[in-house]
Amino acid sequence: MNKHVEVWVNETAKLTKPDRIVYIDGSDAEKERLTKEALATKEITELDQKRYPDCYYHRTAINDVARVEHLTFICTMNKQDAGPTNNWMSPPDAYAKLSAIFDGSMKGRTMYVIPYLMGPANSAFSKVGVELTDSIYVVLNMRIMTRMGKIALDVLGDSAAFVKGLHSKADLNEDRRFICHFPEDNTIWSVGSGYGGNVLLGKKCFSLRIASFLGRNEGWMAEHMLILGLKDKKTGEKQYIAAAFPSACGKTNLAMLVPPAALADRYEVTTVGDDIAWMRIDDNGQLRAINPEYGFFGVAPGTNSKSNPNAVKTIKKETIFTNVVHTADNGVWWEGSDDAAPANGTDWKGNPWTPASKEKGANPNSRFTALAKNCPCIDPDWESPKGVPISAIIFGGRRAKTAPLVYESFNWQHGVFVGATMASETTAAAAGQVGVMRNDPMAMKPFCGYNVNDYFAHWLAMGKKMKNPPKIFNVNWFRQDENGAFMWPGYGENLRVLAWIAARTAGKATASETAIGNLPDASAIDTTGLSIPADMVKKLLSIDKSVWETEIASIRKFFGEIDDGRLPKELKDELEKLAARIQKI
Ligand code: SAT
Ligand code: MN
Repeated sequence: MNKHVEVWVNETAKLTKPDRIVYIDGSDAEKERLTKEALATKEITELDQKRYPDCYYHRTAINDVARVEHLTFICTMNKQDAGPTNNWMSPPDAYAKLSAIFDGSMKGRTMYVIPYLMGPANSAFSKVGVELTDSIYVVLNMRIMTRMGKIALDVLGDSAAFVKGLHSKADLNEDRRFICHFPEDNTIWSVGSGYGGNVLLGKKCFSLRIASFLGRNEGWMAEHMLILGLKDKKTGEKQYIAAAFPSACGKTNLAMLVPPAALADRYEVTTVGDDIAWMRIDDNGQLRAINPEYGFFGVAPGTNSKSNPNAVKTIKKETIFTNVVHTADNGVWWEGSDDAAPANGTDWKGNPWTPASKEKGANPNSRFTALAKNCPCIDPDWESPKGVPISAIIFGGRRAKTAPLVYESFNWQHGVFVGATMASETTAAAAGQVGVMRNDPMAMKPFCGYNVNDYFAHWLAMGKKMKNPPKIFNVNWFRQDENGAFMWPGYGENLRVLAWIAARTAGKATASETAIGNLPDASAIDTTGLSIPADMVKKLLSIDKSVWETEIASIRKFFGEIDDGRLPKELKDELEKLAARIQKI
């Protein structure tokens, strides 16, 4: 074992006092052993192995079903370095406060030592983490979400360069639940939760919060983005696109998109990642990206053969289902599944459930954990150590009225402004009210591990280092008409918008310059085989002056709230330019 890991493990064991320490190697034999153990303690349930080979079911505590942003902290020595969008605690205070909770929290339990690698082996992008946890469910999930065990230790060698993640379920009491990040110490302490986003420390805690901090210092970017490949089979040209959307806004669906029948002969979409992108500029000034993860932690409700046929196939085996309905015939079900609702089942709270029940059977944030390599449309280069070249970046959110279906920013700086001023309705992925509009810059509001103003400055600086920066677009699949009905069909039909973006990026499509950016003419969106009213695309691409005046006022308010003296002047300039252009409509 790596000496630095060993010293830290022993130190931690003195605090948390586990009965046993188990070092995880990632082998198949180990998986079998751990699975048996977790079945014996009922932490997981084996599903009908004929219909669901190597699939398991898990239920979290009822008070513990989503990320807890109000209990998530960035602990930097200087408060301003955490910035206006993060909760802050001083490192000494946070270590003291959480030590009291960790003290003896693993008594009677096993502490698992999980070395894991974020990113493919042999890649300059990749980084090692070690998670200490008292949850066997975490180990089994980390085995799917990361490259776990020996492979990570081999990369680490005798180096001390790894992210130290400590997790204990403790007593799952919300009053003693904290997710603390110490970017200056490469350390994460998470206590009192057993839910994915709070406890699979390789995911949001490391790959976004700690990694964004590392990326700023080391000259790269960690982003809340899917990565997809889009191939035009007619010309043979292939582009890679990275896209940022807030949690539970359809990133997994877009990443695995199946083109509509009318365009299936022409286009093919492949998946590199569905949630996180690490991006670096190569020697030729080209932005390249990897997916640091090894699996998908996707939202189950609404996943079906229409919304995401590739996900349906991905989760057919080797999958862990969390907080969905456990059916009486030992399968799983959720609202919006392909299958008819089971006559009888157990809901996510563990109560008997039937279709007549008033409450939903599956938690709206119930999840599947599945291997990326089981995805039928996984990109052949998804594990390429040098990453894939990114030619376009998309920002998108849930906006009922403001944003058109798609527009292109004028240039990188304007694109950074478009990302910085993203807003979206909140979803069930985080605890709290759903459907409330909030600013969510680059979909990183809950995940940026440092001052968001410095983050914007980093984006601006990165653009200057690229020879041909990717074109930046904004999309909105969620626009509503006067009656609150969605105007765009979404899902596979989103290919029509991706196709315009790709054509535009390749210099093959025209656009009209408007006050907010370059917009396609309605005729430029290929609607072959799509039955929507003739003027709908035109409506989807319209810009309403008064709505945008309100938007500008709200951006002004947001900038006022976050500007601690570090908000880049370039973004304030972009706001004034936008306001002047809107004025002239
Ligand atoms: O809960 S996770 O953070 O893992 C997923 C998400 O909210 O995006
Ligand atoms: Mn996410």
